[in-house]
Amino acid sequence: MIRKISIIGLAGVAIAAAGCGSSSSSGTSPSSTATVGKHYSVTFIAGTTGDNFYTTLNCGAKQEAAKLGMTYSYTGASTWGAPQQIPYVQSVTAAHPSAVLIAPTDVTALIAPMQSMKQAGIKIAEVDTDITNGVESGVAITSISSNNLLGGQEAADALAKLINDKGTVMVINVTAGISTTDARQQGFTQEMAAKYPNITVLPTQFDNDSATTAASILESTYAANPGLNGIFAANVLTAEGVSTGITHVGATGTIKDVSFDAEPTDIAALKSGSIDALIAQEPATEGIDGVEQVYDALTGKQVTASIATGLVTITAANEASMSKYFYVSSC
Ligand code: T6T
Repeated sequence: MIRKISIIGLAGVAIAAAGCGSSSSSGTSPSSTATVGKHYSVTFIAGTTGDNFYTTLNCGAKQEAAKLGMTYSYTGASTWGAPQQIPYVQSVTAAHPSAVLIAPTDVTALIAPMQSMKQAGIKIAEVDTDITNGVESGVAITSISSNNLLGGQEAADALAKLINDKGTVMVINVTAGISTTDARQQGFTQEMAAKYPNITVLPTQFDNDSATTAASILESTYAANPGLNGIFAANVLTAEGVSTGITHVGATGTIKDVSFDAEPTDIAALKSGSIDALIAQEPATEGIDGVEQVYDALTGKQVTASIATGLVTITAANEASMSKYFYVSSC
């Protein structure tokens, strides 16, 4: 793990947390049962609970909260988007846990709801995604994420190698305004432009985090560009759809596929050959670090303002030795 340390300085004297203990359930607002004394509570608000990247992050956070004696709950919308996520932010603010881990679904739309949460006295750790200037503005105490620009560059290098540095490729992404997937797309297109003059990059298309839409984008693009050689799928559900689409059009092995993340269906597709390489993150570590940082803030210890977790490239050649990077579908 690469730690970029910029110390915010000691948090104030930790005050007794009036937080909430609540059932850990995805897709429902947590109940609010007050806890008193030095017992702290933390809630993780996922980008979407229908995604095993966040399932794995949840498992790490839950494990660390238990280790630190914190009450833990997990919640979030079952589909991606600020309109879906904001009601969960508001109900968690009302439940008033001592701290929150959150993966904001939009760099702008979540600013005001997170400001309200901060003003309620809740310590906030951004995990995976962030809002614009979340830490710099003081809304969040820390931001913990992969180096997504580097991840996009690594995806470009892996895809270029698969197509012998020549041909036509494209990015299928989620939607603009997501800090992580925007950075991946930027890293990919910058790397292609800088290092691979014989590779044409088609305009990026967006699936709004729908595997079905990703599959139909792949199929329509291939019909319009029969010489398509490669795809970069920028997240879990996009990868799932691209893999399905490649299989549907009978282009397994013809269209090379590099995808972000390493959830169980991605690993199965890697083994079957419909995905050629995965850029895997460390979501469990993000969850562990996030809980650790809010606990440090609550107990008056120094906080690390920015933490970059690791990335690895998984292929059929090294897959057997990379199982520790596979995401999980339950804890
Ligand atoms: O790729 C991850 C996450 O890093 C990104 O911010 C949103 O999509 C995922 O959750 C995977 O679907």
